Amino acid sequence: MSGVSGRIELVLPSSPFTVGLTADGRTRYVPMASLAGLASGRVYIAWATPPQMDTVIQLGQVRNGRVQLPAIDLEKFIVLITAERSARARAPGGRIVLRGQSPSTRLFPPDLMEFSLGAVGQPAAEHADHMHMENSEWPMLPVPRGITMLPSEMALRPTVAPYLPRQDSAAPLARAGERLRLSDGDTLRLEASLVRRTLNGGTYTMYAFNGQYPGPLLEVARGSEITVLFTNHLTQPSTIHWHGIRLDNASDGADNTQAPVAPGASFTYHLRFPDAGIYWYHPHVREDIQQELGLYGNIVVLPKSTHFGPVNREATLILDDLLVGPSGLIPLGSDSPTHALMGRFGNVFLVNGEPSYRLSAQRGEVIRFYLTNASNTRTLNLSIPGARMKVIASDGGPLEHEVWAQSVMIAPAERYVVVVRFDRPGDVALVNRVRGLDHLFGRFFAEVDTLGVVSVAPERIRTDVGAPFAVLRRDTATVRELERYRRFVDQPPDKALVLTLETHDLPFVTQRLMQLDSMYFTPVEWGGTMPMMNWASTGKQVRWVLRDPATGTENMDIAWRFHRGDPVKIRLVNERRAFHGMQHPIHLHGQRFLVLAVNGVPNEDLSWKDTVLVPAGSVVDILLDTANPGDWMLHCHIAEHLSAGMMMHFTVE
Ligand SMILES: [Cu+2]
Repeated sequence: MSGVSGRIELVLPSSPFTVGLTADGRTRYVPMASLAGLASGRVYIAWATPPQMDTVIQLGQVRNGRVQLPAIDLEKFIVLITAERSARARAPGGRIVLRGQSPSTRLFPPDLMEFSLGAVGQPAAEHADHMHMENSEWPMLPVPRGITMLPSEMALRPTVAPYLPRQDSAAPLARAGERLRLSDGDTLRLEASLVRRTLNGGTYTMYAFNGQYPGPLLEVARGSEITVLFTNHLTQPSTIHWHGIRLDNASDGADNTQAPVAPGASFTYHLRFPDAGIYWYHPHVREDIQQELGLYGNIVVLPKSTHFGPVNREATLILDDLLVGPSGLIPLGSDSPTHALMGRFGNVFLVNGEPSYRLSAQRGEVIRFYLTNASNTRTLNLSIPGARMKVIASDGGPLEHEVWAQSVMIAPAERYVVVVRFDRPGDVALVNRVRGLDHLFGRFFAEVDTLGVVSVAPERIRTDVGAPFAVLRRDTATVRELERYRRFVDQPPDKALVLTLETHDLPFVTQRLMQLDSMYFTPVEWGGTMPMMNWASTGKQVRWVLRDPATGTENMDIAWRFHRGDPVKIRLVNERRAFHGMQHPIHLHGQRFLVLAVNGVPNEDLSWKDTVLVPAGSVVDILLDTANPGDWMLHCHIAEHLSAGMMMHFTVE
């Protein structure tokens, strides 16, 4: 209709996570319509439909100005606005006055096929053959189901030498991680060394702290102090970073506060634990190798008094994925990481280092799970179909309000505390359900992986805490504490960071396919759906960038200075125009922050965090509580992005 105009912004709704998801992994969007030129006195209705138009969803009546419509969880869709006789119309019958398509509908398979058979096919194949001969010591990568690849893509290999620890039959067999209760003043010895681990029938030489997978689970009281004597028995340098803990700068374990601990050498860490919560420790040298091979463990800092509701039991789950081929672990990049584009996605899921995690429960039992994602790059969308779940806390503290959740989105290095009640007897699975994207055919598909099984016995649990479980608690202490920070939501940011990347000398086929891929980015890349291209991209060809737009400085050339005690609002802008758009879990050392808003939508349920997932093409505002003096790192926690440069530092004076 002439004179009518409009646009629809797809907003990510407020949730405990920076992306709202369905249990099966589809993104939920809130359409915000801005319309002009609609005739007064007429009825206009908005509708959403998938491109094949087999179902039509009524979104409601619209008018000129800004109108918020109900959330949509379709992957590709068209929005229609029609002129109708009645506001009660069940299906579009009147004239279409406006029509818009979701960005995901830009993925058109015929164009891609034509392109791939013509321009990409020939020169890329020659180039790839040449590369293959240079790097024949690399084994073939296992290719996930549901992915289409070109032959030229299949021939790609990384241009660095492969690295794996030398098979050592004298290395001890790893043991399951033990729980260690440490008191104020205690000293703990932590030793990184080679172990042999048996996974799904294969035995591999890997890394471990104290010969255990995961490393020992440390349990300390809030306010206590301990000493850790770390000895490095690996053949490469290492350190230990105590993720999320607001400790003394000298014990942070990062590149800017200590020299790496050489093979055979030791280092003493003095730790203090000012905040109750779930934390973890891992090396801060070549995380892409050392974390992947098993160097990580949890720390539970117990509160002075119980501030969570009653449960029957607690369980700490540290989640990981390992990349294994038919002939063993897929090697890592020796002097530079492989998988530098999207990070190394594994194909064997591990819970507490085990590929087949099992837990026994009784009917009606309520379990509090402390979840940590220790994987190199994989963001998980966890659910337990058949059991009710609520989210009660994140990295460094409780949510203001507990929330029911169908699933929990947890990015690398993030933690969530969830409470689950097992009402029905039988086996229930802990699953990761996400949507993969076949880039070549522009097609979304389901990826479902089972991480573990909880067997629920028919006998009822003796102490039934079902009544307090059914209530969503409001944490009045946290609400009161965080109230004074809400005013920062409407204030301009003090600092901004643009998240982007630079590439050079990538293989021809990778260049061309990535250009096509840049038509559309999902907010989160859930699986390695371009596995060979990703694998063959090393830190020598890919540089991930944090850029301060105020000065133009990048990565370690950025040196922000803050005054202790003055909160700093930082805007994280994940550049949509980047050559490859991808989510980044951004971690700040030694401090805590609040996630104030995602794409301008205020977060209604605040909690203290140290890691936040910035979805592709999104803007996330955080408020940094600059309470802990020192020189600290800010970096992406995708291990390959970090090893490919995505880090900076800041000083709190
Ligand atoms: Cu990243």
